[in-house]
Amino acid sequence: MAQLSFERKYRVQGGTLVGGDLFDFWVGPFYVGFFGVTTFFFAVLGTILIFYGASQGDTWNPWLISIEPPALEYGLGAAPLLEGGLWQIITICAIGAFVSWMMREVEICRKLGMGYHVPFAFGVAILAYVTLVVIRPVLLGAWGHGFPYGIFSHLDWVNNVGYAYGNFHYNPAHMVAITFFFTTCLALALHGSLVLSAVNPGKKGDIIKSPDHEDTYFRDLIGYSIGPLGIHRLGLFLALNAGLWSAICIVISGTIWFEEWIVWWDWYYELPWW
Ligand code: BCL
Ligand code: BCL
Ligand code: BPH
Repeated sequence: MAQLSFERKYRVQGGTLVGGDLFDFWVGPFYVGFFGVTTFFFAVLGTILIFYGASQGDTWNPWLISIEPPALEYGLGAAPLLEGGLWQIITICAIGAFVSWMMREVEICRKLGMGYHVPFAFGVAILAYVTLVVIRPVLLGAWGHGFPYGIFSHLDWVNNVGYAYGNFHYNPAHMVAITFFFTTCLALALHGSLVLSAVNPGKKGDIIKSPDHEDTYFRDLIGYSIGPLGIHRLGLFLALNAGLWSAICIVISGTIWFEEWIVWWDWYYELPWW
């Protein structure tokens, strides 16, 4: 792939955590690095195992292919390959691939002398995944509590686990998570539209507007502007909280809360002043 003329000066050596200069090169536009190699290894192995699992199942319909976790009877032990063992190895590959990807982001940050904000944020997504397939299953005592790796089957899992606690909407952490997801979307809609309105005014020859205009826009509209740096802090804060409260809402279901979630609200109902 073509390299932009200014790009070469950013192709700096060093900053690697593992492997020294050995993997310190690019393939086309992609930085490789030790963790690029491990990402590739885990991603290819995990994907091959999903296809092997599919070949042992009864369908090649992509919506229906599913790699099921072991039955609950296997507890936290290793299961035979075709009875959940594949799911266990694919889970290891997935975690290996995601963590490698994050570490590759770290090496790129170090190369460019940037902060670790992106890999940190991705770490929260990985945390949500690990909560679903490792932390909660371990706390509940069986790998069988993880979600199956299939496009439709994982939706069934969400549905069934949801109804196991009555109306899952009453889970207070789920409420907080959903509110953060919605607010993230609101913030990005405003931020994206505001920046476009300033720097892409549409008429040829128009001069682009500055952050001053952007700030003034929101002062005129709602009396306050959070500012060009602040909006990115706010966006990151909202998005990370969406992921974090998601992880919380599912890890407490079945570990510290066993009933229907609506029952949790009894304390509120029983407040003396109603
Ligand atoms: Mg899910 C839907 C993947 C965990 C609840 N989910 C989706 C689909 C996609 C997917 C098939 C669109 C997601 C999307 O655009 O995200 N889910 C997916 C993955 C994980 C996962 C990879 C994971 O943790 C590793 N999902 C979960 C957990 C639930 C859950 C268990 C809570 C988060 N998911 C739901 C619900 C829905 C989905 C509810 C849907 O309605 C939707 C759907 O249509 O399902 C049929 C945003 C990310 C991007 C836009 C980036 C691009 C991501 C691409 C599209 C992912 C492709 C995955 C691929 C098919 C998996 C195989 C990988 C290969 C073997 C390499
Ligand atoms: Mg709910 C969870 C919203 C109704 C049961 N629910 C969630 C949360 C989110 C949400 C807050 C999922 C996001 C998340 O975890 O992301 N639910 C939501 C909304 C409604 C709703 C908005 C609604 O009605 C309007 N939920 C219901 C109903 C219940 C219900 C009432 C079912 C009947 N809900 C549940 C259950 C769960 C949720 C059960 C959960 O387990 C889930 C949750 O909190 O999970 C933690 C986190 C993101 C991830 C896990 C993805 C991680 C991605 C990884 C790291 C990378 C993947 C890479 C990929 C493989 C690469 C592909 C290849 C490339 C594209 C090349
Ligand atoms: O590079 C990235 O983005 C461009 C990173 C990424 C991120 C980042 C990145 O830096 C950040 C900050 C986030 N995601 C943040 C978040 C939010 C919360 C903080 C949260 C809402 C979220 N990401 C969610 C999701 C979801 C959802 C909601 O489902 C998906 C699908 C993703 N994020 C996906 C991704 C990727 C596009 C990318 C990323 N988020 C990470 C790419 C990566 O890790 O590549 C290495 C791995 C592979 C190429 C393939 C591995 C294959 C496995 C070995 C086998 C498959 C196993 C899998 C469990 C099967 C699942 C089947 C499904 C049908 C259920």
